[in-house]
Amino acid sequence: MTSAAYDTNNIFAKILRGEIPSVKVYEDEHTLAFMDVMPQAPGHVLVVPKAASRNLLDADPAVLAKTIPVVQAIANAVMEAFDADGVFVCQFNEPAAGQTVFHLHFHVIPRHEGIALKP
Ligand code: DGP
Repeated sequence: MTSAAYDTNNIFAKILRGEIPSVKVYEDEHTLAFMDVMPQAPGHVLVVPKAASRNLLDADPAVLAKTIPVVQAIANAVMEAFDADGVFVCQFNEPAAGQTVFHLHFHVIPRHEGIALKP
């Protein structure tokens, strides 16, 4: 089954266009990282490639090659900033897998021993 088309009015596209606010933590030509409004733990960051893709399934590998180093840098940054014991990096593709915003993004969530993620 093929995934649906990219919707230019998804919430992250609006954030990328500056139409709605976000708490930005990093930006370059290809990528924006900002705080998640519904954090599963303090320091939950979303890393979003600026190029339009619905999720990983339709993403250009060249875009992924530019995004992953930013994910790595943000993961190291939240480890240090939140004095974390580990960092959870994940992303979801299509509603059946838990995706709710249909612009590719990576969750970067600092983790501490013995503290569960918020549901
Ligand atoms: P998911 O599509 O399930 O991988 O998660 C989408 C995430 O986006 C979820 O953790 C909540 C977050 N989110 C939804 N709307 C907004 C928003 O308007 N601003 C920000 N910063 N995050 C949002």
